[in-house]
Amino acid sequence: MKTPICDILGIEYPIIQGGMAWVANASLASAVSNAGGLGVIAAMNCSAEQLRDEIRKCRELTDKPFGINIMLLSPYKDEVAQLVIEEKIPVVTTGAGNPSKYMDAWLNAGIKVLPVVASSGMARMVERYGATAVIAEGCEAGGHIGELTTMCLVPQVCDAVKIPVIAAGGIGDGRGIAAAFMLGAAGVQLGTRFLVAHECTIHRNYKERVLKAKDIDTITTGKRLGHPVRALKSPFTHEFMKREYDPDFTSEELESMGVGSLRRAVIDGDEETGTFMAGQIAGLVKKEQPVKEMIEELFSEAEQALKGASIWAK
Ligand code: TUI
Repeated sequence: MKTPICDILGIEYPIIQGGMAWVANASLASAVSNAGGLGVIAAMNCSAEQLRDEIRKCRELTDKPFGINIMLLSPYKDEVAQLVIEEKIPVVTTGAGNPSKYMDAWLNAGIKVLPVVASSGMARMVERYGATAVIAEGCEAGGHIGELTTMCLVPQVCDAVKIPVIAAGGIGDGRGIAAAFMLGAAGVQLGTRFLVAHECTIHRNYKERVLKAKDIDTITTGKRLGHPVRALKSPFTHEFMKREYDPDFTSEELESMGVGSLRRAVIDGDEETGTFMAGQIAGLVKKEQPVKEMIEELFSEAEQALKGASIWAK
């Protein structure tokens, strides 16, 4: 199941692993790259120095290409933007903002740039700046999200740009991958499904929460702060929601309440004060498995689904 994005990125399967903050480390990224996808290390929680260590670890674990995700709300974004050039990273994905100020430097260094976009306007803009492809992420996704659903965003972005479009948000199995292809995507990005991969090193409690999740178990908090975040419902999101609608709480107080909560979920497995970010597709993630088996299963399911789709089309 090759698409143009496989040749562009030097991968076997057209799948990119989401650059999940605190989660996407050398262990997960190298496993995805070794399995023929594009593994991605999240720079979100790292200074340049910490990220350099993670890149070294990943290079010891794989000789395949892997990428770095730069989250544009990160305090370290300028230093990591420089580091990816120094380290000759082949692919950068960006999230949660507009990467245009860095794009010239990255492209001149030969880096392929795949910004996450949440609208066709943004997709057109990054195409003008030279983006290699765009990742169109719908609001079914976990973590920081935009307004549009994957079903509406992907075809509109496909019509808006000439560069390849990668679909993200709400994709967790082969049927989702097949559907993304139907919408015009040349590949997919998955996050939530990888949370339960053997090589994903998050706390046991986080994996259990994903495995037990039902379709209605996520909630979006932080709309009042201008950066909505989707996570599994928990005592923390309940308390956050109450304060979000309470005018006695300032936005600054709300903002500081969120600080460190993702780390507490990923590292400490703290069920009371952690934010367990996950997408709406968590409800169908029911088994843990090694990344290689997961990717092979995803694409064998996708092939089956596409065969079925052609039968329906008759
Ligand atoms: O970035 C993500 N997902 C994330 S980042 C993250 S870390 C975090 N921690 C605590 C609070 C908030 C975040 C967790 N999950 N996904 C990529 C993504 N980017 N989704 C949506 C967008 C996006 C939205 C608007 C990209 C561009 C955009 O443009 C608006 C603008 O800035 O002009």
